[in-house]
Amino acid sequence: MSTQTITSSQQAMDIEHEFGAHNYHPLPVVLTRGEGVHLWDVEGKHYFDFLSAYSAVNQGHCHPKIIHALTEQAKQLTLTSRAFYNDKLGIAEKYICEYFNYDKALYMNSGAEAVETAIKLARKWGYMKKGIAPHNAEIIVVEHNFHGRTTGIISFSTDPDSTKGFGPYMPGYKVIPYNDIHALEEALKENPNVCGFLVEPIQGEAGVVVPDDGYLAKAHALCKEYDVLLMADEIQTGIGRTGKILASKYDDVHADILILGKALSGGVLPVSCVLANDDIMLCIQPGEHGSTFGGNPLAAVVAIAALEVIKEENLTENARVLGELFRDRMRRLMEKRPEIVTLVRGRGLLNAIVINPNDQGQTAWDVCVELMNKGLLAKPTHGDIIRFAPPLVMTEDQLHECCDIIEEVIMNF
Ligand code: IF1
Repeated sequence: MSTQTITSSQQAMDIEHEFGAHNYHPLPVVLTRGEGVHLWDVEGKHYFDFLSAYSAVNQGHCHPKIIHALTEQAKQLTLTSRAFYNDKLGIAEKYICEYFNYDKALYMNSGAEAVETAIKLARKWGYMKKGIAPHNAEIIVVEHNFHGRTTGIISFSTDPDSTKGFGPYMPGYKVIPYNDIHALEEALKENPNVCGFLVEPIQGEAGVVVPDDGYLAKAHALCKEYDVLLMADEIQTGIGRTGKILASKYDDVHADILILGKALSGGVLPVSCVLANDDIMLCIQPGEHGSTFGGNPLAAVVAIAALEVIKEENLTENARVLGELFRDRMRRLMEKRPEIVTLVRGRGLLNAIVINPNDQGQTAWDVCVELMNKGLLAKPTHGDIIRFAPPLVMTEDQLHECCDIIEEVIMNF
């Protein structure tokens, strides 16, 4: 059977409904082309992308430099497995280690794979270096965390949608409140078997929850005091998104284990990476961890290009400047419609607003449908929060054009 071509959005949605698992509830838009901050649907309608595939497309859709790296390497060698060396992985390991100032890098594919890798690494370090008794290592995590969807990771999720019906769960985790240093200290005091504290410097899925200034720095100081590894999940907040190269840098924190993904490939293919210094990373020895595609030459050259673009185009600073402008526009909108927009928060171009239902009982979802109709794509989370995260290549004029769209929709909501 020849592969069908899609000629209408409805046709695409119908086919997906019939043959695809129903594990998502997408906005009713079918995209066919992307370039920079722009997306087009099957009927040719234009949209500004204000989600960036959950911060995977920081460099903009189909960035020419990243696509060039991908297509050139794709003609030469895409995968060897790690049974053999290839001539690109070492360069990508050196590049990312120097980029983020770590001794070693372990490339994986999805973000969840990198988080699982970091968990295994922290546990191994706990047994080999901290002397924790076998199978007794504990990792502290926080409420409303999001680190991926494997059965191991959802074991410490506090979101029923992520956990319900997927048990039994992996032991070895302690959940404490986010942004609560006292709770962290108590958890560290009471348990000598803690090997790691896994945390997002800003909680993405929870609705762009920014902790108090100094929280991460105090957390890291406590980790040092109790010989525990700080494991920063910067899969969504990293690589320029929050106005610094890493959100951890707002507290000047250099995590013991750094976890990256998403924009590490500019949204071109799955690339993730765990970084740590030798005393930690060398606890995993040959044959103890890996994956078929982890560290493949295609991902290696794409990761280098994706990181180079962030620096060459000064995208971190652009995110910082445009983020200030965006939050200022949203706060002024909140003053005009305080009964609808109740909160504006974020850093750089990772922002969110909290929306109250209107008199007709319409919610953030309905706002996003209307934004879609007006040519801007964003997605609600947890019912009343809309996350706004455009590609970091957005210009000031484009940002104001998008804010005009958001303002028009909210003022008529
Ligand atoms: C979905 C959420 C965002 C992440 C952090 C690890 C991962 C993610 C901080 C895992 C992934 C994605 C997953 C995607 C939607 C999106 C998401 F809504 F699910 F929570 F961004 F907030 N750490 N986040 O944000 O990385 O394995 O997906 O590559 O599952 O619906 P992954």
